[in-house]
This record gives sequence, structure tokens and C-alpha cells, in this order.
Amino acid sequence: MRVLAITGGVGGAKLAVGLAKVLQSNEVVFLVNTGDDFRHLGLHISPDLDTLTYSLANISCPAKGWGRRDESWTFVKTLQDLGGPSWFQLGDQDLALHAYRTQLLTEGRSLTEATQVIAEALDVKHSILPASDDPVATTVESDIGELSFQHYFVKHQCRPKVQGIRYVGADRARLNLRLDLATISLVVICPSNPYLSVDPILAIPDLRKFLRKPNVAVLAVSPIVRGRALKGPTTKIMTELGYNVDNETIALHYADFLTGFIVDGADATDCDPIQELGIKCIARNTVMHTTEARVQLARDTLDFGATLSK
Ligand code: FO1
Repeated sequence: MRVLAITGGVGGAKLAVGLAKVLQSNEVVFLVNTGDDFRHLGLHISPDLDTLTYSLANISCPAKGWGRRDESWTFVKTLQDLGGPSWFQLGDQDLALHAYRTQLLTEGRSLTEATQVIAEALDVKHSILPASDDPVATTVESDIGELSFQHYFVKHQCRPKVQGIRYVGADRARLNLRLDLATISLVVICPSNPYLSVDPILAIPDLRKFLRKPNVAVLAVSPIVRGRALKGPTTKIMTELGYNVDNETIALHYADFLTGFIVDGADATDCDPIQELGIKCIARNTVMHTTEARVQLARDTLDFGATLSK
């Protein structure tokens, strides 16, 4: 079974780590959000690609979920002393990655190729693919105007009220050309923020068409537990967009292609209305504080996926 795992930032990366421990590198491909990417200090920064690469290399910062562990901050402190923009915290080791990726891109390598060079250097065996090598930029329409993703998420710390989210360029973006959809028998949507991290990927036309094929089994792991997202602004954004913060809303969000849905054990009763949507639903532990929990959820996901595959 070739698994396509769709993931964004921190939440999705946890399940991705579990899947990478359970599946060989030729059994799974990770398709990663690039809507958070931006140019900063002349550098091309790809936060979700880096979060996954660092997580699979086991060098990510567990406390923050982004950047590297055992990091030093001389660069950004010096930048601040010079009066430069220090709102986006670039660690010294992390900075080397951004500088090198920018150099590779300047030399004409694609984002896919640059990501592969860096993953290999960090001894990551699994395939990490940007959803597209064409530009996709998530922008947030807010009560203080339209904001780029990082300005909304980091500079303004998700405080502005969200009125809408756009994925600029997604409708023209080609799905990653390395992806051979014919080999995929199961698609897993990892528990990332549906609106900020998964939708920029689903907005790529070729992908959504594929997910809707009746012979393609697609399952999602809910990012909501007991009516709240475990981390990040999902709860706030859903409320501001007028959604109920619950599993049914998430299942409905993916309903046009979803075959199966995994909710947390605490929300097992949410499965009934979701089954009525024609989506198979099971309850498992989706709170992944430990590596064991990540591996267990990965196993539960694959076992469930095997019952869905057509
Ligand atoms: N998130 C923050 O909240 N504050 C930061 O200063 C910050 C710096 C940063 C540097 C590199 C990187 O790859 C990610 C970074 N992030 C930071 C997270 C980033 O905003 C991501 O887009 C989020 O993880 C959402 O996916």
C-alpha cells in the first residue's frame, strides 16, 4: 500500500513521524504545505517543509514545534541590535538551512530538489515533497486588512480577526510532478489546521480531482479534541469564520472526498452523525504527546485505511 500523507505544520508532523516509523521510505510520500513560505531578509523560508524535515530527522525543537533543538540565537540578536527585523526568530543553525536552500534555488534547483538535498544531508530517508513547485501563498483577510501568512501568524500572533483565507496561486499551481498518483492506494490527511495548512494543498486542482475519485480511499485524522484544537489558532479561526468547533464541521469540510475519519476517543459519540454523512468513522487516541502515541496512531490510521481501500 503506497500511502500519500498530506501534512502542514506542527500537528501534522507528529503523525508523519509515526507513519515514518511504521512505513518504509518507499511505502509513503509526504506532501507538504508551502502556503506559509515567504521571502525574509532575502532568504526563501519554507516553515512546514522544515518542520517535517527536522521532525523526521529527530532534531526539531519539541517545545516550539518549529526550528531546531539545541539552537543558538546570535544572528537574530545581532540583527535586532542593528535595528533589523527580529519578529521572525531565525536560529543560527536554522539560518544555515534557509541560506543554503536560497542558494540552491538561485542556482535553478526546484524547491523539491532543494528539499531533497537538505533532507539527504540530514539523513532523512522518506520522501518530503512540496505540494507544488509553483508558488502558493496563504493570505488572511482580517479586521486589520489582508495579511501574509507569517505576518498574521507570527508578527500579529494570530490576534487579528479572520474574515477569510486565500491561497494565492493555488488554482494555477501544478501538483508536484514527482508524485505518481497511480501508485497511491491510501491518502491520509494528517491533523494539521484544515484552513491554514491543508486547504492550500487541497486548492491545487489536480489533487482535489484525484481525491474525489471513487477508487481512492481518503482518511483524515481530526485536529479537534473535546471541541478544541490541541495547538495553534484552529479553534479561534473556526469561531471567527462562524463554524462550530467540532468534529462534524471538520468532516463536512472534507466531505466531498472523505472516505474515513478518525476522532479522539473522548469524542467517540461524534462518529454517529459523521457516519450519517456516509463517512466511516472510528475513535482512537489522537493526542500524540509521545513517540509511542504517534506510532500507535499511525498504526491505527493504516489499519483503518486498509479497511477503506477499494
Ligand atoms: N513561529 C512563531 O510563532 N514565531 C517565530 O518566531 C517563528 C520563527 C520560525 C522560523 C523558522 C520556521 O521554519 C518557522 C518559524 N515559526 C515561527 C513557525 C512558522 O510561523 C510556521 O509557519 C508555523 O509553524 C505554522 O505552520
